[in-house]
This record gives sequence, structure tokens and C-alpha cells, in this order.
Amino acid sequence: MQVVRSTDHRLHFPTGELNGGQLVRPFECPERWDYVMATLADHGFTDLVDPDQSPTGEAALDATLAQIHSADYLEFLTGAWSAWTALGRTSDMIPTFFPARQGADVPGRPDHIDGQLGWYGFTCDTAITEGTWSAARAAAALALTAQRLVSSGQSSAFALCRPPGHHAGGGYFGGYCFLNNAGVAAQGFLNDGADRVAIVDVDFHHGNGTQDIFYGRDDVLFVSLHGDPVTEFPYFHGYATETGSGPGDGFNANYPLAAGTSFDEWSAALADGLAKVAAFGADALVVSLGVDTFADDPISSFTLGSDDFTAYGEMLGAAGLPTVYCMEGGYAVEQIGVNAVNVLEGHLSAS
Ligand code: 7XA
Ligand code: ZN
Repeated sequence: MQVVRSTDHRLHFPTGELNGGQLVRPFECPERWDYVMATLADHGFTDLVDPDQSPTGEAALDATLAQIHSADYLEFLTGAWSAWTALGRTSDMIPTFFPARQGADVPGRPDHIDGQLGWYGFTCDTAITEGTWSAARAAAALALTAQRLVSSGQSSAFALCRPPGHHAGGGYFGGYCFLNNAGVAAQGFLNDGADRVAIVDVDFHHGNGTQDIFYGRDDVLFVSLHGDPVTEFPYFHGYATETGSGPGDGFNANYPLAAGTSFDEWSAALADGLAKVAAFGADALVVSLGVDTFADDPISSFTLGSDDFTAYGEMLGAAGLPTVYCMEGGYAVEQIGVNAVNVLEGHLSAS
């Protein structure tokens, strides 16, 4: 399996994250990438690929981003740091002001950057820094490059994305995410000729951004297994009653699971989700690979052990589909590598 990666992820590392009322060192930190890379090397994943950042590649990325994110949101991300520093500010950008209910009774996007931060951001855990836009673009480029490898004949590829992407919606950021990398890969498959693409999100947290992007569409099936939003981030989405809208009705499947969920319970939900993928007749699969389902993850509450990641990688590989893996969460930093690589090895052993 080829691995697409870039050191540009280091351009994004905010100094703080507001968590439980305290400004703490971000859980989503650059060392996560280092541990995954080291474990990949130890396990013989040595076929490393750079993202396509040629003018053609950048143009393809822009075109794909425009299909899944709104133009005004992309424009905001592009210019946010300049607007911030124009005010003489040098600290990280953290949203502080929010519409009481997103979009309700609000005449439109404010002009001031503080208002725009709350317009486009939905959390205070996700700061924008000078290098965030470049890092987020590079992560999205990884996903698109991985998809193109697979559309060109590789059976699978792994995009080691950082920052992650599955909380980034059509017009918003949060939960450490800015651009929806899995959405880029799915849209890329469609652009390269696939009729139907499935996204299976195995991160501990609901992929509310991915759901948002594809909610009204019937060409992308979104399946997400996650902590029940009654008690877990992102709280406001991820309920089983969210099944899609309009032409997308029936193409969104959420599996909210209780704190303490075991691998037996979790894998039963995955089997059910994969049966939906098979019934959908997907031509390609994108996996939002968060490994924060691990028992020792500091911000999650499932109980998977490292061997369980191999077992569910086998289930994903047995789907027999051209597959792109996009890295999402996972904050037990010293185990993130082995857990992610176990999934990839499981996949390869079964496909
Ligand atoms: O998959 N998403 C994540 O792993 C990010 C969750 C952010 C939770 C907020 C913690 N302060
Ligand atoms: Zn997560």
C-alpha cells in the first residue's frame, strides 16, 4: 500500500486548545504524524509518495474543493490570517463569538474578522495560525493524490492527513478540521468516473462535516460509527435519526454507541454498515481512519485494543473495494502508529 504524506503538516500547530475551560496543549499535535511514520517504516510501508502540488495538481485540488466547500468559506480560510494580523494581532485565532443558533435571525456574515471566526467556526478548540491554510491544503492534496493513485489502478492507498478533516463541513471548521480530506477523496473518485462512493467513518467522533457535505446527495453513502452525541463531541449531530435529505434520504447512516462500547458491539455495527455499503453498490471506499476508539485514548470512551484494529482492517479489506484511507483522530500518541498500521495490515491481509 502506498503512503502519501507531507511534512507541511508541521505548518499547523496552535499553541493552545480550549478544553474543559482550560487552555491546554492541543491533543492534535505534530508528534502524532511522527509516530505513524515511524511505525509505517517499522512495518515495511516504504512506498512513500509526495502529494501532487504541481500547478495541475493545485488546480485539480481547487476544483475539487469548490465542489464540497462554499466559495465564501474557502475565501475566508485563505485570507483569515492576513485579516487577523492586519489588526496587529499575532496570537492564534480562536473563535470567541457565535450566533445564538447558527444562521437563525442573523442577517449575514459580519465584516469583522472576530464575527467571521464565529460565523465559520463551531468550536473554540480549533485555532487558526499563520501556517494553517497551507497545512490544511497540503492534507487535502494528500487525499486527492491517494485517490488518484487508486483510480489509476492501485488497490488501496493511505493519506496521512494532518490536520484531519471529518468535522469540516461545507462552510465551517472545528474539531481540529478545516478542509474535508475524506470528502475530497470521495469527490475525486466521482470526478474520475465512479458512480457511487461510500465513506465509512470509524473515528470515535461523528463526522458531522462529512455528513453535512453529502447529506442531500445520493452518489455518496456516508456511514459513521461514533460515540453517542448525547454525551460526546460534536453533540449536535450524529443521531441515528439523521438519514439524509431530499435525494440523499437513505444515504446517511449513523451508529451512535454508548461510552464503554466493546469491540464486539462496535464490530457488529461496522458489519451492519458494511452491509449497507455492499447494498449501495459502491465503486470505491473512503475510510475516515480515526484511531481514537482505542481504550487509552485521552478524549474518548470506547474500549478497543490494538489487536482489534487489525480485525476491523480485515473487515474493511474484505469489502473488496478500491480504498483510500484518510487519517483522522487518535490522541494516545505513542499507540497511534501501531493502531493505524494494524488497520492497514488487516486490510491488506484480507483484500
Ligand atoms: O474526530 N475528531 C476529533 O478527534 C476531535 C474531537 C475534538 C474534541 C474536543 C476536545 N476538546
Ligand atoms: Zn475523533
